[in-house]
Formats: sequence, C-alpha cells, structure tokens
Amino acid sequence: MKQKLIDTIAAYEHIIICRHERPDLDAIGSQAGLARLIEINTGKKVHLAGEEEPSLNFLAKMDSITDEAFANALVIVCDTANTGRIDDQRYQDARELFKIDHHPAVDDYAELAWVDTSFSSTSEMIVYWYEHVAAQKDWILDDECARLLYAGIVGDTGRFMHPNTTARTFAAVQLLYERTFDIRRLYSEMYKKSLPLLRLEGELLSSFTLSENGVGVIVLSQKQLRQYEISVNESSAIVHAVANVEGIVAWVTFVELEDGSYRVRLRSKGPVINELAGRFQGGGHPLAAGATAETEEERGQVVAQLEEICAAYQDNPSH
Ligand SMILES: [Mn+2]
Repeated sequence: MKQKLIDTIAAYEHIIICRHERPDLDAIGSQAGLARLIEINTGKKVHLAGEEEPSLNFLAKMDSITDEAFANALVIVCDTANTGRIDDQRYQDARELFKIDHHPAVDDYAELAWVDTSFSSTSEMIVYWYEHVAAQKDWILDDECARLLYAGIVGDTGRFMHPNTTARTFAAVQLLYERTFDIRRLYSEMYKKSLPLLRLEGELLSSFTLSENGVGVIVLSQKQLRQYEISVNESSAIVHAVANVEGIVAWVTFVELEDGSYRVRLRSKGPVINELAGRFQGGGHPLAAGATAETEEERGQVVAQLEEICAAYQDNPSH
C-alpha cells in the first residue's frame, strides 16, 4: 500500500486531506504533515479539510474548500476508523479515496486503505512512508514537517509512555530529531492549560471515585462546563489527570452534553475496554476508547460493565 499511495498521489492534481472530527495532535499532525510533505516535494497544493480547532491552531490552520474541489480531488483520510467521524463529510464526493490509519478498522470506507494497528500513530506511519519514498525519489522532509509529525507521535504515545511505543517509533523520532524545530515551544503549546481548566480539574479530582476493583469514575456535568467556560473538547485533557493514582486499573470519564447524553472516555492499564465501548456506540484502541451513554441509566451500565471487566482482570491479569 505504501507504493500505491505514492502512485495515487502522483496521479492527482487536486488533493484534499481529511481527519477525524474533534481532532487530536495526531489527527492534525498527520494531516498537515502529509500535506506539507506532498506540497514541498511535488509543488502541488494540498488542502486541509475539517473544522478549525482553536486549541490546535499552533500546528496548522484548515482551508476552506469548495464542493467542486471535492468532486475533482483525491481525498486522503488520516487517523479515522469510521465514516461518521470523518471531518468533512463531503469526502463522499471525492473522485478517489485513500485511507491511512492505525486504529482497528471499523468501516472499510476506502478501497485504497493502508491500515496498520502496529503503528503508534498515523504520524509515525507518515514518517515510515516518507522513508519508503525517499529510497526511490529525492524527497525531503523539512523542519516544519518534522514539527507536525513529532507532535502527532508525542500526542498518541503519551510522550512515549503508552505501550504503543516501539523501537520503530524511536527510529521515526530519530529522523525527526535530525531536523530543527523549537521543541520547547512546541511542548509548551501542547501542554498549556488554562486556569479555568486547572480549577475544574481540581474540583473533579476531589469528587473522583475509585472502587475496590480499581475502577475510576469522573463525571463532568454541563453545569460545571458552563461554570468554568470549558468546551467538551477542552475537557479531554482531564482524562489523564487520574492515570497515576495508586490502585487504578481502568477509568471512565463521563462528560454531559447539552442534550443530556454523555460522552464516554475509557482508559485502561491492562483490561481490554474497546469491546465495552463498542456496546455503547463507540470503539477505539484496546486500552483507550470512546463511546456514548444516552442516559444516566446507560452511564450506570458502563460503570457496572467496567467493574466486571476489572474484577475478572484482577483475578486473571493475563486475560
Ligand atoms: Mn492517532
């Protein structure tokens, strides 16, 4: 598929790159990193699709794209497992689609797809792909490319602490480190926290519960979001706040949405939780997944099922 990606890009004048909605560092890093890689080496203009995400503006800004442009374009979708999450839904009008992703496949939406869950991040896949290209063409990966892809890798590996980090991850990072970019400034942008977010985090840490099975639960209400003027997207930073508490095995954050349903964020230190997410309109990685709870009752069901999973895991951690 790596070769197919080279050939497909060569065949198109108009290229648009999409990624998932509510983007994270890897979504934007891989999207903008790949776009730049193509632009600087082919001279083609590559457009970035999707809603602007203010907290990630330091990486890249999105383009406004006409319907006509979509209809003539090769659309590459980065980092997105299911069609419902592709940001911009006009991807459906594309002349041809190419999917690049490291999530377990949910929808096979593109005939041309390079999906490999052994990569830490889509950004790491792009670096790996670049090395393949560079072996046959004199392509370069410049400093700005390196900054974007580095941010994506650091984001998805949790600063190289998640188990998705491999020797290949560090090989990719070595290549990026050989370029020059302001890493201190990048980190300060990536990990900056507003004062209201910090205060909200303090409140949530006080009400956080941890069960005997090692299940942590955080509930964030609409009222709190409004009081601290935090968006649902910004609240995702809170999911990491309890990761290091002693005795925690898996944890779940419920963020109440305006319609009374809950966005569910699941994290685990061992037991597989993406099957649970799948039962609640979600999915993701074995140890990091997302879902939706429509009601308070469903919220209770998520917790109860997570308790069961963790109880079984503590009895027999190899499963
Ligand atoms: Mn990713």
